[in-house]
Amino acid sequence: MSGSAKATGALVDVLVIGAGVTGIQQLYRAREEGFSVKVLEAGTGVGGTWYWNRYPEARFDSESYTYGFLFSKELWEEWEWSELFAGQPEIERYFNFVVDKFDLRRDIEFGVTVTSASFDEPTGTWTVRTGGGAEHRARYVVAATGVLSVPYYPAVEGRENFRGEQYHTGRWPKTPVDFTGKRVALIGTGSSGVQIVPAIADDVASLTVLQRTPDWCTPLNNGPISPQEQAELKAEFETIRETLNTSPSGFLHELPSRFSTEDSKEQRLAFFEKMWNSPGFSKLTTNYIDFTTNPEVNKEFCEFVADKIRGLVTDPATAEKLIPKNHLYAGRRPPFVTGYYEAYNKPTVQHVSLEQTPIVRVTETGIELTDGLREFDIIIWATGYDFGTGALNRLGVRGRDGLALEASWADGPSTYLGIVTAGFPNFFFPGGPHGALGNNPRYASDQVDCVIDVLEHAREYDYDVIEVDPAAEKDWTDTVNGSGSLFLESSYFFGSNIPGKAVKQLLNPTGRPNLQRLIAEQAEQKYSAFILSKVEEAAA
Ligand code: NA7
Repeated sequence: MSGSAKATGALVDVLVIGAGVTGIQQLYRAREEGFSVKVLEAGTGVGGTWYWNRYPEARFDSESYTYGFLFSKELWEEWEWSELFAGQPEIERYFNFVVDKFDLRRDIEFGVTVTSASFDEPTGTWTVRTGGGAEHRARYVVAATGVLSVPYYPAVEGRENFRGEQYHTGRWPKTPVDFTGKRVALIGTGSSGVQIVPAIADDVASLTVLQRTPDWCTPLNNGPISPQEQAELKAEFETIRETLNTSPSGFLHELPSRFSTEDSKEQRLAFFEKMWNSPGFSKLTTNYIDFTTNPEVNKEFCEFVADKIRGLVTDPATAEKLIPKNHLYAGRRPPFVTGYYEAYNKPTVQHVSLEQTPIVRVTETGIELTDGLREFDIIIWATGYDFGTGALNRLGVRGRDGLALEASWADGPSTYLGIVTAGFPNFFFPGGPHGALGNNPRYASDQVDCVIDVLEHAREYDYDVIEVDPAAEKDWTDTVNGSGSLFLESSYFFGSNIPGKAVKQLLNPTGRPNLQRLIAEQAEQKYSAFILSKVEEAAA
């Protein structure tokens, strides 16, 4: 054990770190099953990623009602999403509505940053310390810290010297930023950056978009949800829940039914037009069956999108710079946009390709590129996250014999079902690495339910210590690492955006049905992949 782990607070059954979509669900489920629970949250409110990402036009690209919780029919009937893809303020209101409706807030401590979590072998408990100096004791720790919670700032020289305002999309201030008449630089054109561009283009004096790699952006096709659709959604709760609980992608989208080779070129172009006009991720999930396995059809779709970009952007040179050249559709996480390409036709918006003129340094007054200094009042860093393992590796987690999680995962995460890791008993991380594929809350809730089922099993048989069998962990980790991936190794789904980070699979490329199958199998086999023991036995 880490012998120094001592705490004075009352022992809770389950201590959850993070009050985002996964943490809230974990709190709800744990309380429902009669466990005592405490949640520690660094923010001053609930929502996790949707609390921190309050930049202009931060918005779902999963259909709103497919992202929300499915554990209560009453909640489903009471809450009405106003848009197919809700914006951040409404999303934050939803999470607040949920915690108030189910009286969850009383178990959440806000403004508390966890600085360490240490396992104490003789008692089989965890001691969790916070920045404020408090110590909490828990039988089980669930780190619901999310995959997109540690903002990444590139190591650009001079960032601290800039005298204007600077913001990262993942740490956006609560007080609205006033862009009126300001010269703004936006660095990064992933899902976040491309949402901001059209949102502020009319307010600024100038907006300079500094793009390193263009992505294949397609229309979000958002819109209000009509009263009739609201009524249909309410009437069909059970069917929708069943579909979402079994869908490989966690969406309601109908599965594709045709191979590209069944259609003529004209039919394919007509189909691509239908895709272009379809909502969000359905361009990927309802495209041709062979869309992601047959590069020819993917290439054809990309040419179709490139032509759309050329049609939307007036300046041909800018249009060409916005067309990806190094990957096909879904080689990287595709962003969805509303008015993004059109924004480049406004006199206020300039596009700069960092491939042609890289950043040299940030100065007191602006950003120096290889072709000279550009002066700005505001710099927006839309430069992404330390995905998957970023938060877990920074929690100060210490398992058996003081083993550091970040050391254990130095070569990439090693997990069983993306939920547990060997050497860290009674420690769970649903919604973390090796679990993700598709709509986040859907696979994360499979994992949350699994955590609860394991805890209930241990309670039923009077076990105190739950640890994954290293052989089961190795098997799952090898499978995940050995499975072919839709996404390129150069994408952040492999950690490639963070200098020095091990380039390893951070998603679950085996798919949600496989995760669900293994979870169900474990329940049937009374958790054969876990080593369950009593404290005295563990100590012996
Ligand atoms: P992303 O998708 O990781 O995008 C980050 C962007 O920042 C991307 O365009 C990067 O270019 C760019 N970037 C990163 N480092 C640099 C440097 N050093 N110089 C210039 N540009 C840089 O993060 P988002 O916040 O947009 O989206 C994250 C997720 O949120 C998204 O997937 C959704 O799930 C919601 P690069 O591609 O590395 O060349």
